[in-house]
Amino acid sequence: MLNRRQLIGVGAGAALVTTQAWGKTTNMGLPDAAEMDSASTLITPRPSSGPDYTPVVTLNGWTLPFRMNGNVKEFHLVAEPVERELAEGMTAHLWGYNGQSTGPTIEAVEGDRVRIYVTNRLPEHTSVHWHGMILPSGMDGVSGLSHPGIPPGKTYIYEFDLVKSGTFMYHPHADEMVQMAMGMMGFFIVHPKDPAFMPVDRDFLIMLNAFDIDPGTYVPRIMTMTDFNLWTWNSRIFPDIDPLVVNRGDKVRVRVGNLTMTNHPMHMHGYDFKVTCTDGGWVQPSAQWPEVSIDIPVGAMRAYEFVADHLGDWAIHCHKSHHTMNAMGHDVPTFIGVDKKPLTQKIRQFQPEYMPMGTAGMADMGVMEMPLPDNTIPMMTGWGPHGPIEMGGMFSVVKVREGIGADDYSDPGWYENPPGEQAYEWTGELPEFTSNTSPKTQYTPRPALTSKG
Ligand SMILES: [Cu+2]
Repeated sequence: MLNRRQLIGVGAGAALVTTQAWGKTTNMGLPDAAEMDSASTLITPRPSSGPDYTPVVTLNGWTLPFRMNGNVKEFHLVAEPVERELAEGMTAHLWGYNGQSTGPTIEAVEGDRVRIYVTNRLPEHTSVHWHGMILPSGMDGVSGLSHPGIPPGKTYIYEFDLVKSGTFMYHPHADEMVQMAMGMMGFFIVHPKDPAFMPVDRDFLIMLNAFDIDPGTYVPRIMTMTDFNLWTWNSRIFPDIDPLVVNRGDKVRVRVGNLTMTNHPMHMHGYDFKVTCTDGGWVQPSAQWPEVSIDIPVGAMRAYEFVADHLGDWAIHCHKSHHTMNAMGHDVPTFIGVDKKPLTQKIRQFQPEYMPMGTAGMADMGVMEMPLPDNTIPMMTGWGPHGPIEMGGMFSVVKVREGIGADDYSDPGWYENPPGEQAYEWTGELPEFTSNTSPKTQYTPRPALTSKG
């Protein structure tokens, strides 16, 4: 079993290549099935051979190693029960791949031929559908339609050519409602063969998924259709989703896939960005459109790009406000405007610790430490440099700094706002640092709009 440390330095498969097999196809047996025992973000080294590309960074995830067998890139996915840490203090018993949910990201290059061994360690049959890929019908992974389901204990092979670059996903197409509710999904990234096509300095992956896990329990309720209580990125919730660390001036891509049962408007602060890719392919430069929120439809992927010119700590989150909360009840009455004082006095005669909540909103929840059942975390939580952030679920921070090294993704801490660049209390007169126009203000150039007629 590989752990995080052993995997660092494995490279894009380099260390797993058996030298005598290079250049000829031989029967090498099953490739090693790498297992991951941690929910940390694993940074994949740049490729040491073949076309150059910037490896993707799967937040709180990792990339599956491969080996070369002749001219074929071989991967080994293992479908199995896993224990996934959704956040510190909360672990879910899910189904996933190679030790984690979501599964490892598969990364390859346009023109590659891939052979993917899929071993089924689940108690029922499964299959893998390669969402968005152009491939032979029998490799499409729809159990019963493309091929028989993979029985428990068996290994099947999927083999096809990667005829186009882009962003794709994989997930079971067998008992799909159950297996996806249990966390089985992952990304499949195909880099362009031409390194000069759509290059970026940083390339982040976020898979939107969701679980319904009652506080104090471990297994998702698989019959839930829409009312999930944990809204996750790569099976991880705020405050433990890693930040997107970026060096000032970097060209950045964020790819977001949605395998939940509702849409998620992804919103990023501090920037406008261009939508550059869907699971159908790259968007022509002339057709890329500007956004600050991009709705990710169900069963779809969107990628957007921006140049990281603006220093700071910028929130990135789903704009459905219930999706930036952790486990919560939806049938709590609204108490805003209700005077609970007389009632509080009466209740405290029997229950001295009783706390009236919600009469002035719910922000109390972000500060208060209340006893919780085992294995859950507060609905809104997380502390920033200026107090509670009062978020949960689908939320993280884009941290843009000066002087971050190439391929360095370590958390630089909180941004210190320069004098005059933080909202402040008015106390009767303006401080010295204010001015009507700041020479540092940067304006986004506006494209020339032409009109006919
Ligand atoms: Cu959402």
